[in-house]
Amino acid sequence: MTHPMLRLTDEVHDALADGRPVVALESTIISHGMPYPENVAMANEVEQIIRDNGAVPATIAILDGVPRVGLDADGLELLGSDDNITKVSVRDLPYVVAQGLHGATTVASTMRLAALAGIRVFVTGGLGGVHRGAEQSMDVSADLTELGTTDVAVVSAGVKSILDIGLTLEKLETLGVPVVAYGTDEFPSFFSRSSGFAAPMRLDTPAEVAGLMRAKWDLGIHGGVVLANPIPAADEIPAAEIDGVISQALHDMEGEGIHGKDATPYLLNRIVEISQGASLTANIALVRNNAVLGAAVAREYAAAR
Ligand code: PSU
Ligand code: MN
Repeated sequence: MTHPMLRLTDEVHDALADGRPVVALESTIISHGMPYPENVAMANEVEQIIRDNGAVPATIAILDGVPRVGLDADGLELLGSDDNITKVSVRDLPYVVAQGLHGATTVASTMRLAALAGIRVFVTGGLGGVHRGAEQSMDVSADLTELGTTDVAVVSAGVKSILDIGLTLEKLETLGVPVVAYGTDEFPSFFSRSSGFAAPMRLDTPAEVAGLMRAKWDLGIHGGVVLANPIPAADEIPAAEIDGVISQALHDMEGEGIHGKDATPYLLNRIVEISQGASLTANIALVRNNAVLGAAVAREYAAAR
């Protein structure tokens, strides 16, 4: 039975009813994470990659107050081009639904809606986490608390160094979230394959990842799984290069007095500007790569049930 407040596309509804693999996708990455029109092209392309790899894509967003699971091309265009799309984390969900607004969902709220729909695998670019200076600002993304409670595996390219990577890993440990690096011993840092932090766990095949998901939830341990998939070597921006860009962006943000929910979108946009588009190219490449892995994990998870 579909939750009465959700609207699924027929494609997603039928796949879930048949137990076929479905992969959730978030929409903040479209509305607030990349510039137009590259964002819309990325969103359409990633859906196609998931179909080509044997799963059904379900991009999640809120349109006119209705949580949507699966969107058509017009919906993706609206999310990418309209200026009145609210960035919706979990705390914003009731407001945007009750007020009948358009909203782009973050990792946290996408996880929550995916779980309500019965989807267990979710592909994105980067996770939110503990912001640098959080010991003063207390800015810790709700993505982390959601990972502590909601049963969805999230495929990302790790955590970028706009955040405090070490503290983010500590917080995930506290919350009981398995953090798995895919095919590597080091936790990746989004633009770079390295971060200087060892990954808490390593797995090398989609079947092993699906096995970990099943073991976690069969044991009754609620919450997510972080699957950190390093950016392909050919698309990587060396840490030394991107670190300077990130430092500049953080400096500019402080100068402009930006904080709270605007911090991450500001930094992502500023990094694209300072890197003259190089960060955007890398960002799109790593999302493609995550889509291939997420589809494979969803296939393995569905096959074993
Ligand atoms: N990191 C990215 N791209 C993104 C985001 C993070 O590289 O688009 C978005 C995701 O939607 C993530 C959100 O859930 O930012 C985190 O925002 P905050 O730090 O305000 O919780
Ligand atoms: Mn925040």
